Amino acid sequence: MILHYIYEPFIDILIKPTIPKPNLKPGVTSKMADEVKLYEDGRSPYVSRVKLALHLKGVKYESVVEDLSNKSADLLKYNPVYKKVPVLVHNGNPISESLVIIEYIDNMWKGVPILPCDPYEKADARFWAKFIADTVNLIR
Ligand SMILES: N[C@@H](CCC(=O)N[C@@H](CS)C(=O)NCC(=O)O)C(=O)O
Repeated sequence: MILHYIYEPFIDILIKPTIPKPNLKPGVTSKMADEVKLYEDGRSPYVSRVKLALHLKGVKYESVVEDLSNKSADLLKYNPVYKKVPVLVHNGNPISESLVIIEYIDNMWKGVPILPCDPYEKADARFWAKFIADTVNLIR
């Protein structure tokens, strides 16, 4: 909570203005023509799980392969905080961090549910997803 008060003004002044504003319109749903782009590097495990989620939901997407030694201006614009892949851009709105992206995909598109509905089971699934993410990071 204290950290929140320390960092919030910093985030407001330095980071938020560089993040593209959400392209949200009331009533716009996933049934409208979706433009889905996935910024990836072709081999990242973080990207792979986002791709898996997109495939599970049957979402068609355009792949934008990044050279991580020479990141594109778009990647830096869409993920100014971490400057990493994956980034999902849905109808112009960028979403970063694989677990956040997967939750967004689960909420946005119907079909096979990825996270359980029950709040406890959902928290448990999130715990293990984070554990695996942290462990994968250590192994690499
Ligand atoms: N916590 C991030 C990790 C993403 C990540 O580490 N991506 C790597 C590729 S595996 C990356 O973009 N690295 C570029 C860099 O560190 O500059 C997630 O879950 O999406």
